Amino acid sequence: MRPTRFLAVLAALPLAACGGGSGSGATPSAAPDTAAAVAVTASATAVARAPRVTPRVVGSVPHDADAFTEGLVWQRGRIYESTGLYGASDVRETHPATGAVLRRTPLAPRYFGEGLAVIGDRMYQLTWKERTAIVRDRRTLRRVGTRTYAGEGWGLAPLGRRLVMSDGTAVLRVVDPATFRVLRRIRVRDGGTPVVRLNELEVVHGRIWANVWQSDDIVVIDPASGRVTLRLDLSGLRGRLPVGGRPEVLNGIAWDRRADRVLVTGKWWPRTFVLVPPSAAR
Ligand SMILES: [Ca+2]
Repeated sequence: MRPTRFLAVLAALPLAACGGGSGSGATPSAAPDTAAAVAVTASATAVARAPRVTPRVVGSVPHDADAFTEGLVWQRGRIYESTGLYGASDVRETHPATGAVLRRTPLAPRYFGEGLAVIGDRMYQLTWKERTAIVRDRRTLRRVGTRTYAGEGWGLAPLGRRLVMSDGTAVLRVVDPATFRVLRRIRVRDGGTPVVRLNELEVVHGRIWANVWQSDDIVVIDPASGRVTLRLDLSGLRGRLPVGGRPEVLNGIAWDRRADRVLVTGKWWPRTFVLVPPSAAR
């Protein structure tokens, strides 16, 4: 979604504690309850920010430079991908070594494809503003049903037998795949500060990995507490892309559980990179 040019903005923007404020947290403002304000500050500073590490890149494979990647999944030796933009969205199965598109099902022009997750033989594909999750047969990519949800759909991943979804805020929803009913919410914080713009998701070794829209960061989240335990700095990947093209933001995370490798790509990126999950991410 959001076909803007890449902007190197801060990964985590502090939110005004009382809501509605767009200025920075340093802006002096009336504090009707000074004690409460001090308490908030103390709790925020009591939690250390997550360390930032650069994961080791061990390879790369071709990726369709025309794919506006919104969701990426590794399953049974295949890569499944959801792409966005109205009139160009699809879901596809690609070869993990060559990047060749093996199978593809376009979405109706009114849908903007978003996050993608597979549980068993069922595939779930979010749409951006259409409040519709498309349920598919994983083997054929054929649509077998739809579910509805409130708000926007961004990223999606299995969390045990549930699904965890993002909507661009700092709050992830855990939903029942059968109904998309919200079972609980995960409020994501790094050092006490909400982490907004959470986008594509993947669960790796029980932790939720989320790339932060318009940044080159992936945050690693404890699903029980919402605390960011590690930040992965992927800013070095852009320099490894071939010259030319029109690469947009980092987006797309898939875990090959058997090999314990994580695939990362971006919208209109011509390569998908293979990373080793840092031991600190477990
Ligand atoms: Ca994913």
